[in-house]
Parts: sequence; structure tokens; C-alpha cells
Amino acid sequence: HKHRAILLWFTGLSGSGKSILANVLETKLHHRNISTYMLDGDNVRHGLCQDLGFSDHDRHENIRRVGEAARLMVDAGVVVLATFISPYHRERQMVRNMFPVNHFIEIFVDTPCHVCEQRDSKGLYKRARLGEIENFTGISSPYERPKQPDIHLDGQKSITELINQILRSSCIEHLS
Ligand code: GGZ
Repeated sequence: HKHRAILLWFTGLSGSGKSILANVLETKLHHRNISTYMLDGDNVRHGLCQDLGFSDHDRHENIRRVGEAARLMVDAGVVVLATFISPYHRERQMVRNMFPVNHFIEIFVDTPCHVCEQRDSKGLYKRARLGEIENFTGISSPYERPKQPDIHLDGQKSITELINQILRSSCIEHLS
């Protein structure tokens, strides 16, 4: 059974919930026999982008390479789930423009910075406050909120609720 191949682009702050949502969604897609691939900081910043840090210039290059890699995978028929902070409009637009209309789905995981900082699952916000991490998004580097995301999620709702919202949205419903 052939399904449509698209890129699901999760954007939001560190700790907003991008990874967990993409992981749970990926499992749901597998149950529908859809082949997927996850692109995230962990598998990309250690390889394809290991020469890049978190300056504006490096983030731009990070997102550009991820977009191009995703394009190859979508060409190959895979549904790609990408989870990157991608804090700037410009880069998100750049990736959108690499794809045909409706093949790039921007999913904004909208969790306020103070909530992410309270969660601080990796202790990064604390380190950023102490000045141990430079250019930390939300603390010492900006995050430009998407103005018209394809899917806008309230990151303070439960994972189950948010997954259902994603699955109900027309772009995902018509995948297979
Ligand atoms: C933001 C940083 C930084 C700085 C390290 N700013 O919670 P995490 O750990 O796993 O997610 C963050 C990840 C962000 O990488 P991205 O490739 O998604 O960023 S971007 O899209 O802007 O290129 C965080 C960790 O890397 N991290 N330093 N200064 N996040």
C-alpha cells in the first residue's frame, strides 16, 4: 500500500515536548503501515551537523542540512518527523520552500518558556541561567513564534490529547 510522503516539522522550545510527541506519533503511523524516519538533534548534531553549534549562522546551516536530508527521504517515500527548535521564521520558511505545497506540515508545540524551564528535564535551563550555556533559546537567544502553523498545539495539554489533535488534522488523516 502506497502512502503519501511528507515532512512533519515540529518546532518549539527545548523541553516543549517535540520529541515525545514525534515518538508517539511515529508509533501510531507504524500501526498504519506507514514507513517513517525521525530526524532530531541527537542523530543529526552528532553526525551530519557535528561541526555546528548554536550561533545564528550555525542554526541556519543546521536547519538547511536537515531540510535537504528530509527532502531526499521524502523523495524516497518516507514520512519524516523532524524535531528541531528552529527558532527563526526564515529557516522554517526555507525548509517549507524545499517542498511541494502541503508536503511540509509545520507543527508548533506551544509551551511557554517558564513551563519548559520548570520542567528542565535535562538541567539545561539552569545551566543557561548560570551562563554556562551561551545563546540558549528562550533565555539568551530568541524564539520567533510561528504565525500560521499548520497545527498549533497547546504544550500544556496531555500527550494523548495532543496526539489525537494531530491525528484528527486533515493533513495527517489523509496520509494513507
Ligand atoms: C538551544 C541547545 C543549546 C542552545 C544545546 N540553545 O532539549 P534538547 O537540548 O535536547 O534540545 C536542545 C537542542 C537544540 O538543537 P536544535 O538542533 O533543535 O536547535 S536549532 O533548531 O536551533 O538548530 C538542547 C540542546 O540542543 N542545546 N545548546 N544554546 N538548545
